[in-house]
Amino acid sequence: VWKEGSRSVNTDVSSVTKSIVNHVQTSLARQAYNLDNLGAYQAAALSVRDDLILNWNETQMHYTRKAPKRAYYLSLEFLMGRTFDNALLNLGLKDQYREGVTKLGFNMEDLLEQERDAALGNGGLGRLAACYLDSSASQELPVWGYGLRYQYGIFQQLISPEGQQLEQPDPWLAGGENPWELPRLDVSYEVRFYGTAERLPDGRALWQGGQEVLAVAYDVMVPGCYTKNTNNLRLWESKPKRGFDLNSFNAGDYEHAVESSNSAAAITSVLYPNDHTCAQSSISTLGKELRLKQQYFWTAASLADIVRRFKNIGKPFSEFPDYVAIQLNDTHPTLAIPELMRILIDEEEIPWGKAWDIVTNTVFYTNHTVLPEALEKWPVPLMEHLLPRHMQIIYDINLYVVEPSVEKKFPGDRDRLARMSLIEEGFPKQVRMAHLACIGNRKVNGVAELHSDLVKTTILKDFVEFEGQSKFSNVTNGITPRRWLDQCNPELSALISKTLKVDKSVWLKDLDMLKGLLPYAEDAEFRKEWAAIKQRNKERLAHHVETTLGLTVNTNAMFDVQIKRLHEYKRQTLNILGVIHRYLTLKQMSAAERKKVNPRVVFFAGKAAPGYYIAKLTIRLIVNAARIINADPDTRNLLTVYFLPDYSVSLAEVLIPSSDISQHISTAGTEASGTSNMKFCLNGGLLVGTVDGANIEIAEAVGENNVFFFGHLTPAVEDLRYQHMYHPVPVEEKCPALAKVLDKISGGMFGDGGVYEPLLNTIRQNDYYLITEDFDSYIGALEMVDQAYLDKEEWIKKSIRTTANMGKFSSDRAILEYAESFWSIEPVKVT
Ligand code: DL6
Repeated sequence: VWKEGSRSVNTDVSSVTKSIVNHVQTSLARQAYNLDNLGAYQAAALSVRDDLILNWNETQMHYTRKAPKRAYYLSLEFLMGRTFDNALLNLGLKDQYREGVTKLGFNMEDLLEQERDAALGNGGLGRLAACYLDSSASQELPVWGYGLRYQYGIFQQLISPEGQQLEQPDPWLAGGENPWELPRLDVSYEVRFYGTAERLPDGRALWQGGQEVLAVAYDVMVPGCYTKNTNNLRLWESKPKRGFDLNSFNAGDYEHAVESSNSAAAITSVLYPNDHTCAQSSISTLGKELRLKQQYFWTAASLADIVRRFKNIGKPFSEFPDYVAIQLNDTHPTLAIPELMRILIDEEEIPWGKAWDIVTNTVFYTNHTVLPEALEKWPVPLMEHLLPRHMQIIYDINLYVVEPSVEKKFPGDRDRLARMSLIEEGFPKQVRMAHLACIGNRKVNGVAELHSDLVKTTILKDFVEFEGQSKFSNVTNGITPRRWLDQCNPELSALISKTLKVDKSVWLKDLDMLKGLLPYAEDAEFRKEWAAIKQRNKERLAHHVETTLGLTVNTNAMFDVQIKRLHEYKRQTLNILGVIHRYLTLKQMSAAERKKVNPRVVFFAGKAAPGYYIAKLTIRLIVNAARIINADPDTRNLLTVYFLPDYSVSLAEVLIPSSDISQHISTAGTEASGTSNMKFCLNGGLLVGTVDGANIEIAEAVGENNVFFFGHLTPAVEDLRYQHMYHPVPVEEKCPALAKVLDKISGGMFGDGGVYEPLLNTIRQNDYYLITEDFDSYIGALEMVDQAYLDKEEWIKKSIRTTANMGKFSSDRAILEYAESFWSIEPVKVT
């Protein structure tokens, strides 16, 4: 399929080596004979980039010529990880480059390790955006991403000897030129902030004064898998419009002279690390203003670019929705709605009603959480100050759309109107971004079936009653099998191709073909190969832990993994309390009893938001519990615990293929979807989880007998919380096993118990995340895991069946749903 229509510059080993040497001498101005791994990586990356650029150029030309309808994915986060390996695999050039670099005296694995992760995201939301870009290109869909080129990605996490998380900046661009991006200094737009907006009699407004900065484009090439189609991720960097103020400089006022330059550069300097917390509740007033500036800067530049491209086609604006679909990844880009209104009304002189029709037929909104603290709201005074024209437009939408239509449908229902208003009353008043996103678009979706139902029955219930069910739907998330199987687990990928007798270029793009593995679960020889690959992946992880942390891992144990952002709702606390319970149980066993126990290694990794005290305390408890448990000669052969610092996409790529089980144990109704659950299952790891998010659909796909469910269900959660709040029962009565664990911690088993009291009190007091309620059934589920693991052959069958049934969770399926049901775009193959 691929070889047919493709063309690459460096298709054979000798042209690969020539091109690498050429880059060493010309681009790097170095000598091939004294090159280090970093230099060799840079030269090899530049060589691959040559290929990408040609494909990218052709793709963009082809799209311009054909002028198809395009979709634009606006995401404040793109958690891309590394590019080198992914590009080689997608281009089908991995073997040639491996051989080429070996010929030059290097080892491919060493070169791959040289690349820094592009960590421009916090977690699931940003990684989803990256998977969707990969799938769009692979499915030959004309989709561009728009984001920000942060100077600093998500912080680097260090763990102090006391177990405290420490944060350090991540200057990911400091190593020099980034081979995967193309600076487009010729593509830039002016973006205004502050100033005044004066309404004109013709309905337009004149927004002037204030501060103007430049948005400069950097294009990141996104190669599709086994296709020439190479899409674009355009990232904006902020630059001052004028270098610095020469008058102030001449007058000796250096600080003032560089002030505007610094304030412009600050806009894209850093990614906000507050996962699931809207900026308003967690950061300072100045920080808040900067965050809102980031959001407007990015949406304004992206819309200016989209409108310019549309105008080049030469069509009237009434046809804008026939050529453009804009997907809002959560509420962060909601300002795109008033910004597009502003462009249409003030610049293109389109009447208000027509402009509103265009906007609401162009924009789509994906919700990623129903957690109240994550719902964005911006203070009206801040909005009025920073974006005076947009505030007018938001008021107008309330006045012309929300108020009359709600009044018409629900006459006199003032409470409803107050609930649905774009403005929340209070001191100060706030703009509700989810309401704006919901009213100003064509379709709203959640990211897993349960979550989409919750969106409709909780946070957007009034809007469903108002606008009807058909506007609200579900697109269950997906993951790219290229990175999350072929790249991270090459041996398993090769075994699948061999067994299905199908080239990976085919099944990687049609993941339902994995079903063909099902009969092989009964084949003892195949099971042996399957198990051997899992074992080698465990050894690869153990090697990683040994070389990075100097710790030895028992690879004969069951590997039990929980890796995700630290958050109370994700309940890493439940996991570590369960580990301690296991430890206490082991301590009480006789030597003979212990002999029957299967050894277990528990891995944790994840970052806590820097200001999230309880999440940081959980890390501290994990690290200190690990220290004591791993040192205990009675139990250390049977139970060890590791907290791997500085979780990243690259670390996930090593951890995921090695797991026997992974934990996705959020309080029911809180995890919108989860995507790492899909990654583990695709790699044959079994799932321990609550009936939440995409866990439910995974269980439907792989069979409930292949997952370990526990815990209360979503409909029970609200009542239980009410009871904890108003009729609390002491933990000792409700759950004695848990009470014992809490007492041991308080008693100082893992260092000064007092340190952990604030964390333990969250459970002893109102236990919002219901750890007390789910603890016993959680322990029960882990016992079922132990039981099931005793029968190794049956376990491997479960593992094979799990992988075989994961086809639905390819991000190709998800992106095609967006393309067909929402955006109405079609593949445009670059031939
Ligand atoms: O949809 C991607 C990802 C889901 O898999 C997670 O379940 C969900 O928690 C996450 N949501 C966010 C929301 N953050 N904000 N704002 O990251 O989205």
